[in-house]
Amino acid sequence: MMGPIPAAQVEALEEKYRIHRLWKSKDPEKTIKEVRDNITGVISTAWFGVSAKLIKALPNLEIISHFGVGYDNVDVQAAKKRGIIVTNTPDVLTDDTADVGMALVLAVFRRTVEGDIYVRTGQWGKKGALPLGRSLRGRTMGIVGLGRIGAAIAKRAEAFGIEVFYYGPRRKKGVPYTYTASLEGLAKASDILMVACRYCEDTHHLINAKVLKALGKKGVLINIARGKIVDEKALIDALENGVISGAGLDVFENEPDVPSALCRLDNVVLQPHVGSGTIETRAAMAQLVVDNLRLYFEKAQVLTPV
Ligand code: 8YV
Repeated sequence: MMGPIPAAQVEALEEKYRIHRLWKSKDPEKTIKEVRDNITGVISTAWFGVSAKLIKALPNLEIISHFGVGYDNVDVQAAKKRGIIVTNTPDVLTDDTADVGMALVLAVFRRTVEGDIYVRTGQWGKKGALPLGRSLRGRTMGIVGLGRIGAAIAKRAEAFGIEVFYYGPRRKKGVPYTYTASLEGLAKASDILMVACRYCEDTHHLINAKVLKALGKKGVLINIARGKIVDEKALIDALENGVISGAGLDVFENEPDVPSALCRLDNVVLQPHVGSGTIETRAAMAQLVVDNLRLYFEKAQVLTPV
């Protein structure tokens, strides 16, 4: 295990398998050298990935069971070259992650975090009513990446009376939302630009200064996907200079380090990467991690290969 995942599901695995908890080791390199020949499976997480170097160091590795839907920190190419199977945990976290996307939209438009601080710090009594928020009804949302999570956000947005557009590598069949072939075009058409795509070479800094300019001074950027999809420097610049109106961010380029410039801005709402962070979903993710490992070692099959 590279990093921690909910304990109950892992305990069940321990009845049959010996688990080495690498993040707890004082000297991980030494631990790897000691156990390298015995390791046939690895569990990785969003903050504890699997590099090509680690894959090389484990000669008997057969499967990497990743805790999370995004597996950008697992070197899948290096794994595949060795015939090592990689699995992830899609579907079980879709609804919760979409909920956080909408929570950020609401927080930015209706100033809910600001309002909470306003009440707690006694400003309500001193200054009177909180400055007015903005209505969601009749807004437009542009979703970057209409995959499982993007589609779940679209459904929620529709219920709020928001018109949905989307951008991606191709138009999707049977989807009731308007496809926009250019990202800048999508940003221009959107009050809310929702980042819900996967992170890979192609999506690195996809949201750059140009896209933010197209989003415009009334526009709001929401990111529940991966920090590196957004050029964070360009975003800070756009927020500081009124190029866009605000942002809601659950993910950052260098987690858990968040630039102090972002923390100083009052037109942003920040969350510590909690999209899938509920008791129920994290348990379901851990169960899927364990089920993939079990099925692989017992029947040479897996449930959710990448
Ligand atoms: C993390 C995530 O896996 O699924 C993803 O891609 O980013 C999250 O669900 C979670 O924070 C646990 O590491």
